[in-house]
Amino acid sequence: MLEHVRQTDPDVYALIKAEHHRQADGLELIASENFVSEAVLETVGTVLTNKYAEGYPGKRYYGGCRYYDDIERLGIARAKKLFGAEHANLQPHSGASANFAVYTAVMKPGETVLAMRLDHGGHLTHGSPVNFSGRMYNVVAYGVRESDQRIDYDEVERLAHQHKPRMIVAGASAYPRTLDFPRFASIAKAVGAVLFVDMAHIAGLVAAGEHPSPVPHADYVTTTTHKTLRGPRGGMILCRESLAKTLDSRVFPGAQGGPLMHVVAAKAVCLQEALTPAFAEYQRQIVKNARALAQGLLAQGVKLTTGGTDNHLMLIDLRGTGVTGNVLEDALGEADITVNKNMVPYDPEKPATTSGVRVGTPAVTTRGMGEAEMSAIADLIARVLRAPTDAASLAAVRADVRALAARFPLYARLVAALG
Ligand code: DSN
Repeated sequence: MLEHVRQTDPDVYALIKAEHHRQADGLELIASENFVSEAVLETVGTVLTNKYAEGYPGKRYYGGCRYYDDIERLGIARAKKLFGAEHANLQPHSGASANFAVYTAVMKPGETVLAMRLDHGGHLTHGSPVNFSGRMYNVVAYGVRESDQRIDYDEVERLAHQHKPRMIVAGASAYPRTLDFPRFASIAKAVGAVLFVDMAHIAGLVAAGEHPSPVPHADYVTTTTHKTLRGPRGGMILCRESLAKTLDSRVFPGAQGGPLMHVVAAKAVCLQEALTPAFAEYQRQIVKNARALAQGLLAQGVKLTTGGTDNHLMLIDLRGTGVTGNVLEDALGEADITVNKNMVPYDPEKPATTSGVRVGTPAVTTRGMGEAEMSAIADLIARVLRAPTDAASLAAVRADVRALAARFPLYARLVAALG
């Protein structure tokens, strides 16, 4: 295992080995991360990395692409079947490049887009002023209500009628509740806007029927493949057949050159996995685990935005505790629990500080943990929150984290081979 890297580059080898242990020994609660199968891992590390395959199956700009054509066709067919979509493009290198392709397929620079504020749970590429989406387009932002931290669909409707956007964007990175795609679609239809749903966080739940699908309602749907979908890092776009030609041209040659075909192949492998009953059961467990973790945290007196969760994540609201998001992220990190600080809606703190921490269950569920372990994890988080600067207490939590993680081995064969 990795014997060549070990010999030729001991520095990188040592870091890879250390990261293997970090993932296996701790608890991964970042809501947008997961652990891919060994089949996906193997596929990413194949000779498929060697080849240029600019273009699409049957229409490449390089020779020698016959196997790549078949791989990409397989992946596309699986994506269409899994999500009931008319067309799929598996080439985007990331969620951001997938979204870039959709923006450029629909809008001219300067046109108006209505999208969810990043600091209310949206995404960077949904109009943040520091992102291409905020720099190239006129962004009108909607958010959540202060009273219950839920999307105010009446506000979305009002803003849509007032600003007549060319496109409405739905989808979130830190919103713990079910999204109402039919409502977004009826608002978009009423003002003649294109509806674009970024389902990156919930794609696995959608595939398994654990969250309503945006596909029947939206003109374009994008996702990353590495979150709940549990594939390699990358992006994907679904759309109606009538929009496919322009969309494909905005991915290549519009935004990208050669696709990462080792990653496209790994996407095909992950999509095949996602079509199995075992994957649907996994997604059901993610949701059950999120509910159990939320209940455990609430029972410990920890406040959550919206008071709980419908999906795979929750947002701890630290306002009034005297602890900020960055402090809790660091303290949990000391205890080998990995999370990310996150703005809560109407946060008085800056993005580098925040009053929130986002917590998700996809990765620990992949390890085989269930509701009993979620309740234990809630206790561990609460212990850290009570004494975030107490080194002895953090060390005691870390010992308990290690013991819990050891009961649910991760990549055991690989970790053993690395030594
Ligand atoms: N960066 C991603 C996340 O962590 O949610 C959003 O796409």
